[in-house]
This record gives sequence, C-alpha cells and structure tokens, in this order.
Amino acid sequence: DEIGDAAKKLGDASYSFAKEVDWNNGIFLQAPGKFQPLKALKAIDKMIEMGAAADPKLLKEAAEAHHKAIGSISGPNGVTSRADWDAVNAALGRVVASVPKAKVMAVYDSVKDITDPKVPAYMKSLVNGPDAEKAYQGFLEFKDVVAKNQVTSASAPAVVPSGDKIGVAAKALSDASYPFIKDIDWLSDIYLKPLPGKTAPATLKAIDKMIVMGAKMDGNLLKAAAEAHHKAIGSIDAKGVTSAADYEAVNAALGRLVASVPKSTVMDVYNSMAGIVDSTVTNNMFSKVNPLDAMAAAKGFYTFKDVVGASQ
Ligand code: DGD
Ligand code: CLA
Ligand code: CLA
Ligand code: PID
Ligand code: PID
Ligand code: PID
Ligand code: PID
Ligand code: PID
Repeated sequence: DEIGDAAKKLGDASYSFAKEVDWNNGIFLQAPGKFQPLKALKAIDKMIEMGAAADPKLLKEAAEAHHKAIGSISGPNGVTSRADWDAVNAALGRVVASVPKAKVMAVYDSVKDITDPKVPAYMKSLVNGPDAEKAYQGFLEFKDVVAKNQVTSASAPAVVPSGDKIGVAAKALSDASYPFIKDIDWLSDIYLKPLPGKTAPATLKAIDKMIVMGAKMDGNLLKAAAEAHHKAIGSIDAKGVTSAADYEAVNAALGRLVASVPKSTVMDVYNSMAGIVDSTVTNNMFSKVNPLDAMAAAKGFYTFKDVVGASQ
C-alpha cells in the first residue's frame, strides 16, 4: 500500500537518526516538563479517545510490529533493525490514517501543552543535528501520504456486553475495592520513578509481554475498555478518583478483556512483571494506604479472578 511504500522512504530519511538515539536513556521516563498530572491525564485521555476510534485490526498489527521490532534490537542504543523500523512506522501510519485528523491533532495539542518548549532542541542536541532534520523532513513527506489515505469519520463504537457473569462479579469487586481506590494518591509522581535496579532492556522485556497480550485481545472488547476509561476520566474528582459506577464499568471491561486471551498469556505478563518489581515497591505502596482497605480489595480481586478464569 501507499503508506507502506512511504514508510520505506521515511526509513531512508530517518534510520541514521534512529541509530543515534540512545533508546536506553532513563530520561524518557520523565515528564517532558513541569509535572502536571491532571493536564497529563487530559493528554492521555486524548490518546485513549484516538485509540478507541482506531481500526482494531490495524492496532493489533501495530502491536505485532512492535513485538517483532523488540526481537531485532541490537547494539548499546537498543535500536531495532532497519526493516522493523520501517514496519513500525508503516503500521503506526495506518493506525493514524484510520482515525479522523481532528483526533490526531487533539493528541498533538494536548501533549504540546505539557511539553516544555526547550525539550525538542535538547533531544536534538543528543544526536547529529542534520540527521534529525533529515528525519523530520521525511516525517513531513510521510504525513502527507497518511493524510491522503485518512478516514473522515471514526469507526463505530464498541458493542458493550451486559448481563454477563463478569459484569455481575465486577460489581462485587468494585464494592470491595472502592475504599482502597480512594486511599491511593493518584496524583503522585512516584509512578514515574525508575524501578529500583532495573535496566531499560530488562524492563522492555516485561513490556513486550503486555504488547503480546494486547495483540491477542478481542478488538471490540479492547475498544470497549478504552471507552470505559475515557468515560471514567470524565467523572474524576479533585483527587483524580473516578465515580463508583465508572470504576465498576472499568473493572467489568478489563475482566472481559482478560477473559479474551489464554491464561498463559496473562500469566506471562504477571510473571515477567513480578520479575522486575521487587517487594520494596509493593511494601511501599501498601504503607501508603489503609491496610484493611487493601486487604478487602485483594480478597475481592481473588474472587473476581475465578469468574474471569471460568469464562476464559
Ligand atoms: C518534537 C516532538 C517530540 C518531543 C517529545 C515529547 C513527547 C513526550 C510525550 C510524553 C507523553 C506522556 C504520556 C505517556 C504515558 C506515560 C504513562 C505513565 O520534538 C513541535 C512543538 C511541540 C512539541 C511537543 C509536542 C509533541 C507531540 C508529539 C506527539 C505526541 C505523541 C504521543 C506520545 C506519547 C506516547 C505514545 C504512546 O512540534 O517535535 C519537534 C517539533 O516541535 C519542532 O517544531 C516544528 C514545528 O512544529 C513546525 O511547524 C516547523 O516549524 C518545524 O521545520 C521546523 O519545527 C523546518 C521547516 O519548516 C521544514 O520544512 C524542515 O526543513 C525542517 O525545518 C527541518 O529541520
Ligand atoms: Mg510508541 C509514539 C516509543 C511502543 C504507539 N512511541 C512514540 C514516541 C516514542 C515512542 C519514540 C513518543 C515520543 C515522541 O514523539 O518522540 N513506543 C515507544 C517505545 C515502545 C513503544 C520505546 C516500546 C516498545 N508505541 C508502542 C506500542 C504502540 C505504540 C506498543 C501501540 C501499537 N507510539 C505509538 C503511537 C505513537 C507512538 C501511535 C506516536 O504518535 C508517537 C510518535 O512517534 O510521535 C511522533 C519523537 C518520535 C520519534 C523519535 C520516533 C520517530 C518519528 C519519525 C518517524 C522521525 C523523527 C522526526 C523528528 C526528528 C522528531 C519527531 C517530531 C514530531 C513532531 C513528529
Ligand atoms: Mg490501566 C492495570 C492505571 C488506563 C488496561 N492500570 C492498571 C494498574 C494501574 C492502572 C492502577 C497497574 C498497576 C497495578 O497493578 O496496580 N490505567 C491506569 C491509569 C490509566 C489507565 C491511571 C489512565 C487513564 N489501562 C488504561 C487503559 C487501558 C488499560 C486505557 C486499555 C483499555 N490497565 C489495563 C489492564 C490492566 C491495567 C489490562 C491491569 O491488569 C493492571 C491492573 O490493575 O492489574 C491488577 C494495582 C491495581 C490497582 C490499584 C487497581 C485495581 C484494583 C484491583 C481490582 C483490586 C486491588 C487488588 C490488590 C490490593 C492490589 C493488586 C494485586 C495484584 C497482584 C493483582
Ligand atoms: C503544525 C504546524 C504546521 C505544519 C505541520 C504541523 C504539525 C502537526 C503535527 C505533528 C501533528 C502531529 C501529530 C502526532 C500525533 C500522535 C499521536 C499519538 C497517539 C498515541 C496513542 C497512544 C495509545 C494507545 C494505544 C491504543 C489504545 C489506547 C492507548 C485501545 C483501544 C504544528 C507540520 C502540519 C505526532 C493513540 C495505541 C496503545 C492510549 O501542524 O504549519 O507534528 O505531529 O493505550 O487503544 O486500547
Ligand atoms: C499530521 C498533520 C495533519 C494530518 C495528519 C498528521 C499525521 C500524524 C502522524 C503520522 C503521526 C505519526 C506517527 C508515527 C510515529 C512513529 C513512531 C515510530 C516509533 C518507532 C519505534 C521503534 C522502535 C524500537 C522498539 C523499542 C526500543 C527502541 C527501538 C528500547 C528501550 C502531522 C495525517 C493527521 C508514524 C519506537 C519498539 C524495538 C527504536 O498529523 O494535518 O502520519 O504518523 O528499537 O526501545 O530499546
Ligand atoms: C527541533 C528543531 C526543528 C527540527 C527538528 C527538531 C528536533 C526534535 C527532536 C529530536 C525530537 C526528538 C525526540 C526523541 C524522542 C525519543 C523518545 C523515546 C522514547 C523512549 C522510551 C523508552 C523507554 C523505556 C522503557 C520502559 C521503562 C522506561 C524507559 C520503566 C518503568 C529541535 C529536527 C524537528 C529522540 C519511552 C520502554 C524500557 C524510559 O525539533 O527545527 O531531534 O529528537 O526505560 O519503564 O522503567
Ligand atoms: C499466584 C499464586 C497462586 C494463586 C494465584 C496467583 C496469582 C496470579 C496473578 C495475579 C496473575 C495476575 C495477572 C495480572 C495480569 C495483568 C495483565 C495486564 C496487561 C496489560 C496490558 C496492557 C496493554 C496494552 C493495551 C493494548 C495494546 C498494547 C498495550 C493494542 C492492540 C501468584 C492468585 C492464582 C494482574 C496488556 C491494553 C493498551 C501494551 O498465581 O497460588 O495476582 O495477577 O499498550 O494493544 O493496542
Ligand atoms: C489470574 C490467575 C489465573 C487466571 C486468570 C487471572 C486473572 C487476571 C486478571 C483479572 C487481571 C485483572 C485485572 C483487572 C484490573 C483492574 C484495574 C482497574 C483499574 C481502574 C482504574 C480506574 C480509574 C481511574 C481513572 C484514571 C485516574 C485514577 C482513577 C488519575 C491520574 C489472577 C483469569 C488469567 C480487573 C485505574 C481511569 C479515571 C482511579 O490471572 O489463574 O481477572 O482481572 O480515577 O488517574 O487520576
């Protein structure tokens, strides 16, 4: 397709730049400017809306392209192969073309809003400047091809199941865990801190398992889960906590999503994450909430998971 061909040209223009970026740099975990959690949540909400509007099949293919690209990483900077670089760009270009332009620009504008204007120039200072300019020129030509192939209206909203066992179980889970949810400091910057002692390549391996799980999920249920999050963001209070009803809808949507993939795929995520998150992290989280609330939530979760497991 046209976007695939354009991605090869983009690769010619941008792969030198890609090789110069130190993808293992911990700086990419930091907020791109002043830490402003509520504004950042707004930007993430725009991404969720864009994801929910995208063609689920193209999203799946983009996740698969990333998984493949992780497999061809080489060298100290963590760069993927030229072929996989092109394939990721093509896949993302197709995702962008599957949503209306305004949804894409809403992401750009909201991310711009939380990005210090000095950030792009600093990024450029870490690589060979002319290669960055060449890459950006390539991006400008690529985006015209994407725009030419872009839809003008969003895909249909998800079909949301109702009256299922997971929905019923989600009510019990949410009743049991909402007090715990209210104890959590959702606006803390602690969630942007590096995991103690873990390198980027080790963390990326665990993230790869989530990408694999995402690629296997039912596309309609993924879209429904994204829509539920978007709605939940709309009902947060000043501390970032969503309403009880929206929290329940998120749990139901995520339970159904988990049930749409094999158990071993879920356990691969759990085991890989357990391998990089040590007990100092979980103990620290536990120390910040009411222990009884956390225990009640955990009990609710372990009951819920049996219902999910039974429909898996
Ligand atoms: C950049 C953008 C990259 C900066 C990276 C910051 C993004 C951080 C994302 C953090 C998200 C947090 C949530 C993540 C989740 C965490 C959960 C815990 O360098 C601009 C200005 C605005 C920059 C900020 C906006 C970036 C938006 C990027 C899209 C968002 C993607 C979402 C990412 C999130 C994660 C994804 C999963 O646009 O951008 C560089 C540009 O900066 C440079 O400015 C441009 C002008 O816009 C353009 O008009 C033009 O002037 C151009 O062109 C210069 O500069 C000139 C000529 O006109 C061209 O013809 C050509 O010759 C060129 O020069 C060659 O040099
Ligand atoms: Mg990403 C984008 C890393 C998995 C879907 N992703 C980005 C970039 C960053 C990144 C490079 C955001 C920061 C930025 O804009 O820098 N993703 C990244 C990693 C992983 C990952 C490390 C780990 C596996 N992504 C992943 C998965 C999905 C996505 C699984 C779902 C399928 N990702 C996704 C989307 C988008 C990203 C939809 C974006 O739109 C965003 C992005 O790239 O926006 C431009 C700048 C970007 C780069 C350095 C990448 C190359 C960009 C072009 C081709 C050349 C460079 C031009 C110029 C020098 C700088 C860009 C200017 C900008 C205004 C266009
Ligand atoms: Mg999430 C999970 C935040 C958008 C899909 N997501 C998580 C949690 C974290 C979170 C609370 C990961 C950390 C963790 O496990 O803590 N998501 C979060 C935010 C946003 C967002 C802030 C922003 C809008 N997500 C989002 C979107 C999607 C997803 C758009 C795609 C539709 N998210 C998604 C999935 C999963 C998450 C599929 C998970 O599996 C993971 C998770 O919750 O795993 C348990 C612990 C979790 C909580 C504090 C909240 C849940 C409470 C449960 C139900 C009861 C508590 C049990 C116990 C006390 C603690 C957990 C023990 C553990 C062993 C299970
Ligand atoms: C400017 C000035 C003009 C010239 C110009 C110009 C530049 C405009 C630009 C630009 C626009 C632009 C847009 C970009 C948009 C990037 C969007 C990224 C979206 C990320 C998402 C993340 C996610 C997911 C995902 C799916 C999940 C939801 C999420 C489901 C169902 C200024 C050059 C024209 C770069 C969507 C993918 C996993 C949230 O106009 O003179 O330069 O860049 O998890 O969905 O689960
Ligand atoms: C524009 C203007 C509107 C019209 C429009 C428009 C277009 C927007 C577009 C577009 C946005 C867009 C985004 C794209 C982003 C591509 C990002 C590619 C990232 C590739 C990576 C590869 C890799 C790896 C990997 C992880 C490793 C690092 C690497 C570590 C730690 C402008 C059409 C709406 C194409 C990250 C995955 C293995 C490098 O808005 O008017 O057209 O395209 O090895 O991580 O090692
Ligand atoms: C300038 C002027 C214009 C011309 C121009 C220009 C240059 C702009 C530039 C540039 C922008 C730019 C951006 C770059 C962005 C790279 C983003 C990389 C993201 C990598 C990640 C990696 C990671 C991980 C991971 C998980 C870990 C955390 C991490 C935990 C818990 C100035 C040329 C346009 C290079 C996210 C995945 C392992 C961080 O605009 O006239 O030149 O470059 O380790 O999670 O640890
Ligand atoms: C233990 C001991 C036994 C008792 C037991 C026990 C506990 C097991 C447990 C547990 C397992 C478990 C699993 C959990 C899994 C969470 C998985 C989360 C996945 C997140 C994803 C994120 C993403 C996306 C997304 C889609 C994108 C890709 C991504 C596309 C196409 C130990 C109790 C049985 C909690 C997939 C969603 C946006 C990456 O066994 O005696 O306690 O918890 O962006 O994909 O866009
Ligand atoms: C298990 C054992 C196997 C069988 C199995 C199994 C089950 C795994 C499961 C499962 C995993 C799972 C995960 C669930 C996670 C739910 C997470 C809910 C999160 C809700 C949030 C709500 C909110 C917001 C929001 C953003 C705000 C904060 C809030 C800010 C900054 C165990 C079946 C495979 C259900 C985050 C979105 C508005 C709070 O593996 O043998 O069954 O379920 O307001 O952010 O303000």
